[in-house]
Amino acid sequence: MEFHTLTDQIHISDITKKDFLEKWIIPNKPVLIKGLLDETPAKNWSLESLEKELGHFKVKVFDNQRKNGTSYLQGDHVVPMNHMLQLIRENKSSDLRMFVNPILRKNKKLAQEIPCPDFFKCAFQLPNLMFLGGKETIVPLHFDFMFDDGLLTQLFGRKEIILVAPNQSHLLNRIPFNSISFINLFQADIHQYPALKELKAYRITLNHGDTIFIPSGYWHQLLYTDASLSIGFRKWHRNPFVTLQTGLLRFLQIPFDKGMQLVLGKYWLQWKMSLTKHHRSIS
Ligand SMILES: O=C(O)CCC(=O)C(=O)O
Repeated sequence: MEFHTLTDQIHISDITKKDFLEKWIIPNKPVLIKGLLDETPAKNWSLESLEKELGHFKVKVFDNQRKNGTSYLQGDHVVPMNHMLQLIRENKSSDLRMFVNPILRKNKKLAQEIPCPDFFKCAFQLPNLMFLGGKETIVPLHFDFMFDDGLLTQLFGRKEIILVAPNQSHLLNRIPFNSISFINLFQADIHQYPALKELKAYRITLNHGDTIFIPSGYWHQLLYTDASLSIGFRKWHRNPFVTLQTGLLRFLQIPFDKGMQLVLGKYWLQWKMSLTKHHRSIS
């Protein structure tokens, strides 16, 4: 397994929509963007202001238990947002993490303070998403299941992200009917997963204010160096047929997978795991 540093880095003031499309979206290449936060009022956000504005909302959060691999978008517990913000205040480890949470929809004022950057806007804009977790949180290896493009901007704390291009999907033991893998690339076990010897990945540190562009279909896994909070922006795939086709496929796959899990229980997961080694497609 080889880790590379990401040499593509750019400052927000040097980006135009056309350039971004031509240099990064169409070639499907990741890039580290500096300065995005400085152009928004969110650069002045404090934990106190977030506690005041969002602390009373209840949020769905995930724990670290390995699940049956049928979904990764439904939370396992409901806690007050204050509880999660407290993790950052104390830079504390926790079993809980908030994932793809559109909580800013509940507070329009805050949402407007961190707008989707112009170069990333699209028709049918998706809401901003919040990601929050304790120190040492590990986000499972996955790719965004609608093949959308993503930006992730770091607001509090630091995290590490590993990015793997979609053409190496066959090395990653994807769980069938889902877009996740149970491999932990931060502590890769080459004996268990010998194919990883061939893997080439980027490993990038996201500091306060950094934004990473996660192109469509790119696998990513994150390790929270500190308890941290980021905002994600999403852009539909530039080819609407990809979105339509994937949407239809997921619409059929997800209930089927959940139904089989209900009927067959652990045997369904065992069967899917036995297939992972041979699961080469990335549809
Ligand atoms: O930062 C995180 O916790 C996860 C980010 C992620 O998976 C994404 O932006 O797609």
